[in-house]
Amino acid sequence: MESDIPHTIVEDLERSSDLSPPRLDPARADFADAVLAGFARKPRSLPCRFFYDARGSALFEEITQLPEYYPTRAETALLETYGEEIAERMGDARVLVEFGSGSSRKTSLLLSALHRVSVYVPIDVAGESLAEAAEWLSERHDGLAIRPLVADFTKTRTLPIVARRPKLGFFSGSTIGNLTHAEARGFLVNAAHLLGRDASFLIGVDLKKDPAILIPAYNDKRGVTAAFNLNLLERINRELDGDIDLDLFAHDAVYDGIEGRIEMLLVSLASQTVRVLGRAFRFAKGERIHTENSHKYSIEEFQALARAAGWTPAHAWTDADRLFSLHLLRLA
Ligand code: SAH
Ligand code: AVI
Repeated sequence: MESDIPHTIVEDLERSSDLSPPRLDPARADFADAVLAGFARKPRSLPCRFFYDARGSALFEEITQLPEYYPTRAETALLETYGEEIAERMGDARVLVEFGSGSSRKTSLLLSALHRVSVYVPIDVAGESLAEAAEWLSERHDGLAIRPLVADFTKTRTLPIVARRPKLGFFSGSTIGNLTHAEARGFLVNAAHLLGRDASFLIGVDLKKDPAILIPAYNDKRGVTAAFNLNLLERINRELDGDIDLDLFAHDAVYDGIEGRIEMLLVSLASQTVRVLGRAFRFAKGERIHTENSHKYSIEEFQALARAAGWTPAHAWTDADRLFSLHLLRLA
C-alpha cells in the first residue's frame, strides 16, 4: 500500500541520523498542508494568502499600475484628498497597526497626515515585502519606530508592542474582500481585541459596481493578473516538488452576482494528472481550482458587517465615480 507521507518528508526521515520527527520549515509545511487539502477536496480550492511569495508580491505591485485595476488609484486618491480629515476624525492614535501592509506605499500618505503616530506595526505573511517596505518607510518618516510582524492576520492574537496608547488599525486595498463574510466578521472581532480600548479602524473596501468594470480589473489585457494567478502553480512546482504543466491551466475571473464577488479560477485545459509532494491528483478537462474571492460591498452592507462585529461606523468616504470606499470605524 502506498504511504500517505509525502516522499520529501520520507527522504528527510531517511536522511536524519536519529529518530526524531522531520523538521519541515513551518511556512513550507503550512503551504504543503493547504495544497494537499485543497487539491483533495472537490471543488478544488487554494487559499489566496499563498499568492504572495516574492514573485507574487512583485506581480501584485504590477497589477496596481494596470489601467484596468482601479482600486489602488481610487484608494490613493481618497487618502490624498481626505488624509487631514481622517486624521482629525480618528482621535488620538499613537500606534498604527496595518494588516496586509504589502509595499506600505499608501501607508506613507496616511502617516504624513497622522502627526502623532510614532509606532508602526505592519503585519503581513510576505516577509520580504515587509522588510523592503520597512526600509522604504524608515527613509521617509524620521523617528518612526517600525515593528514588523510576519504573520497571518487572521490568526494574530498578540502584537509585538505592549503600549497602552490608543491604536489605529489600517486595512487597505480591499483585502478584507478576500475573506468570506463570516471570515471578515471573525477578523473584525479579533482586530477589536488586538487594537483594544479607544481604537479606530480605517478600512478600504471596494464597492459593488457593473461587472463590465469588475471583470477586466481581474482579467487584464496584458495578462499580469493571469501571471499572478498562475504563479500559485509555479510556487507549488518550486516549493513542493510539483510537476504542474503551466500551459495546461488557464486563468479565469468571473463575477458571482449572488455572492457579490469576483472569483479567480485556474481551469484545467486537459484531462491530466499532476504530482505534488509525491501525491497524484487527477484533473478533468475544464475542472477548476478556486484561488481567490474578492467580495464587493455597498456602504450599508459593510457598515452592517462592522456593527455585527462590535464596531461603530463613524464615517465613510467615496470618490465621485463611487468606485471605492474608505470606512472609519470606532470601538464604542
Ligand atoms: N495593503 C496593500 C497590499 C494589498 S495585497 C495595498 O493595498 O496595496 C494583500 C497583502 O496582504 C499582501 O501583501 C499579502 O502578502 C497580505 N496577505 C494576504 N493574506 C494575508 C494573511 N492571511 N495574513 C497576512 N497577510 C496577508
Ligand atoms: C489584495 N486584494 C485585495 C486584491 C483584490 O483585488 O482582491 C488581490 C488581487 N487579485 C487579483 N488582482 C488583485
